[in-house]
Amino acid sequence: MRIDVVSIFPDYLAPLELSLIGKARQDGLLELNVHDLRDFTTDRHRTVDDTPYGGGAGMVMKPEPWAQALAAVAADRPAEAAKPVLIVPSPAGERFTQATAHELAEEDRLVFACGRYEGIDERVMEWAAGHFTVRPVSLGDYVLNGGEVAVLAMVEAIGRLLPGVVGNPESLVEESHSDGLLEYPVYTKPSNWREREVPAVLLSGNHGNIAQWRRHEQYRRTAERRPDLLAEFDAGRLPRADRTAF
Ligand code: 6GU
Repeated sequence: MRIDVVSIFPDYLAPLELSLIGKARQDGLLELNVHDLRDFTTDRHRTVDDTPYGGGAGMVMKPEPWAQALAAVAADRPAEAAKPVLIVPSPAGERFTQATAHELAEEDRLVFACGRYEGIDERVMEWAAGHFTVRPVSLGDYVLNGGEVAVLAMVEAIGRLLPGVVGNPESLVEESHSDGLLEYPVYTKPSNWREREVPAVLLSGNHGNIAQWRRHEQYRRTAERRPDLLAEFDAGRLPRADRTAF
């Protein structure tokens, strides 16, 4: 997969050189290019923002630097290739979930457009639809100062789903949101730590009982912390043996 990120703070994306994603880049599993939006301005001050039509607080990102940057990124591909997906991080976007991460992990090319201030002139998204599949995406119902931190989160969520990035693919199966429930609690040695015992079933060696206990804990945790997820969870989809846990 190839990912391009356009931002006025390219240094914000430096953590993508670290850890799992950094390793994936070194191993050639992921190509990631970060572009400075200001390199696509033409005035002496490298201006990227202006006051909003209609009035109001804050500044709006000017359309022309964005069109120049996105056109340059879009042009850099074979003529027969499919349109890349343009992800526009915004609290006004559709919600980014594990399902979104899986969908986007199937794409050949992703481009992230990091807005700042009050956002990007809306006409950029209309124009970009001619070159990209445009998806405004939100991490959740709170406001960040710009798209960069959201891109760090999304690239990590997507990148770890690419083949070969996570060493043991089994670890992707039993994690939160992989099956609609939160993950079960985990423990390691010692079995007694500061007077606290690891649940006995985990030391029993009975894999059927362990699986059932973990299912039950997933359910209990989800009910307590995320009743909204539980409402969507359809226990009827589970194999009969797992349903007895509830
Ligand atoms: Cl994706 N971007 C911004 N700027 N703020 C957010 C967000 C994204 N998700 C939640 N808040």
